[in-house]
Amino acid sequence: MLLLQFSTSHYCRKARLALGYKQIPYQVENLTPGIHIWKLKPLTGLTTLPVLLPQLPEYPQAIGDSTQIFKFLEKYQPQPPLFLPDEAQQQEALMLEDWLDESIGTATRFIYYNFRAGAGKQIDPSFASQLVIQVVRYQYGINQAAVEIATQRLKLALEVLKSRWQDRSYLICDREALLQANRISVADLAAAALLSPLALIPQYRQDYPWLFQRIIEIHKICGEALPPGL
Ligand SMILES: N[C@@H](CCC(=O)N[C@@H](CS)C(=O)NCC(=O)O)C(=O)O
Repeated sequence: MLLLQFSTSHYCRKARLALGYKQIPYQVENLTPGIHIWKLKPLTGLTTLPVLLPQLPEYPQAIGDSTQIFKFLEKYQPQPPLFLPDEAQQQEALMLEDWLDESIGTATRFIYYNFRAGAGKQIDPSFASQLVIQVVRYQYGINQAAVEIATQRLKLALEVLKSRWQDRSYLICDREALLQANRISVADLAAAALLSPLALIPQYRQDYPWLFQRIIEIHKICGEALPPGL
C-alpha cells in the first residue's frame, strides 16, 4: 500500500496510526503542498491528504479522507479490531471521531500555525518555514479573531476529553461496567493524531499533562514515531 501524505499533517498522522495499529506494511509518498492537487483530483475528486492507494487488483484505486481510510482498513484487515463490538459504543466512537476531525483538528491547526508564526517562531525561523506557515495561514483564513474562537473551542473540547481520558486509557468505555469493552477505538486514534501539534506549545504541555501521556501511549500501541515535542 502507498500513503500519499504531507509529512507534517496531523490528518496524515491519523492514517499512519491506523496502518501501524493494524500492522499493515506500507510506503509513503510525500507530496508538495499546492501541486498536490494535480495528483489528487483525478484520484479522489478531493484536494486533501491523506490518500491511501491499496495497489491491489480487487480494491479501489484510491481512498481519500482519513475516516474512509479507517473504514477501509477495518474491512481489509479486521484484526486487530479498531471498531468496537458493541454497536452503540461504536456509534459513539464514530461520532467522537467525526467531531475531532471536523471541529477539533481544525481548531488545533489554527492554534498551532498561529503559535509557529508568533511565540513559537524560534522552532524554525528560516525563511522557507515561515513562508509555508504564512501560506497555510492565508489558505485557511487563520487570523487573530479566528484563533480566539478556535482557542475557546479547544478549551471546551479538552474539558470533555479530560472526563474520559484523564484517568483511563481509552475514550470509549462502558460506564456501568468500567472494565468491560474498554479498548482502543477510532476516537482514540483521531484524538492522539489531531491534538498532537499541541505538544510543541508550552502552555498546553503545562495545563494538560494527561493529554500528552495518552498521545504517547496511543503512538506506542500503533508503533508510530512520536510527534515533535514528545
Ligand atoms: N477530513 C479530512 C481532512 C484532511 C485535511 O484537512 N488535510 C489537509 C492537510 S492537514 C490538506 O490536505 N489540505 C490541503 C488542501 O485542503 O488543499 C481527512 O480526515 O482526511
